[in-house]
Amino acid sequence: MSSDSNHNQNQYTPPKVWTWNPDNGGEWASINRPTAGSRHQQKLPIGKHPFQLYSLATPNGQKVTIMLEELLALGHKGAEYDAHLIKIGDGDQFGSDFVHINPNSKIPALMDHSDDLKDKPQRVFESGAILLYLSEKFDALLPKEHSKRTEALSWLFWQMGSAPYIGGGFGHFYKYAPYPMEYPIDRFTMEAKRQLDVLDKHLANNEYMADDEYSIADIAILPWYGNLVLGNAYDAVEFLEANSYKNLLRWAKQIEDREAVKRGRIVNRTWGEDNEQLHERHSAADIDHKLKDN
Ligand SMILES: N[C@@H](CCC(=O)N[C@@H](CS)C(=O)NCC(=O)O)C(=O)O
Repeated sequence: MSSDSNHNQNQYTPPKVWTWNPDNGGEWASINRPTAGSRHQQKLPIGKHPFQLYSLATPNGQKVTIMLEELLALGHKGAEYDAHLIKIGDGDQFGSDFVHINPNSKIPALMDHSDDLKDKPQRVFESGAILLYLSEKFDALLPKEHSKRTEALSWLFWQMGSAPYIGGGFGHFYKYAPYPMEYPIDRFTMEAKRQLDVLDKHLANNEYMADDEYSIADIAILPWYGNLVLGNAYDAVEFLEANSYKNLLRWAKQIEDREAVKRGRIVNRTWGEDNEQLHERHSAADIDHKLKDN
């Protein structure tokens, strides 16, 4: 059995009934609770565009802003949006209006106020559901041919099921846990590398996730796995030997170069260089202005 050098592995015996310790020392300790629902009254602003996005530029948030920018680039004027900032570190996701849109209290959350829904705006939560909703609404970025469409949806749902092992598993224990623990880091690093290899092998024979068609599957996968190998997440390129996933890296660089990706990824971003941060987006000019110096 391997030894955990920083922690005595026999120190913790689970009690009969688990009780919540609000101060467990983790990075998100002050935010996380074992209960759902709103914690305070908080009105959310509503801008003038059809889509109202309440989000932050984490990987799950980036998927939606990249999608909206891709739709606008394709000429779908109905995809105009206001992107409002939700500060998850401050607990905005537990405000009453936000919980009304997403009972799961996680960004991204979208409201569709398009003219056809004037009397009953539609809420959409879960980034995968949002991508699919937008794709269906604009008949875009999902292959028409049945086999390719099925392939794109398989990868979309693969991403939704797999990425929590990266974010909540690998990323959490490698970067955010209060002290390094060998067992969970080993477990989730093995899984993270296995997933990177899944993508690398697939992309050896496919230009995009669904054969030769760029789709919502690529948009979903880039912010997690692309960012990981490009060195934009968890500072883990060396640890994961991310440069060895050559096909994945080729794909990630190809997608990263798309204009809509460059635009979408800075929206609702509150960290990094000044020209990478756009806290809120209310018009295309907001992004143009930020990117003009790049
Ligand atoms: N499965 C969800 C996951 C969303 C999610 O985990 N969002 C995180 C940021 S990336 C969040 O809002 N965290 C706040 C919290 O956990 O309180 C999706 O894809 O939309």
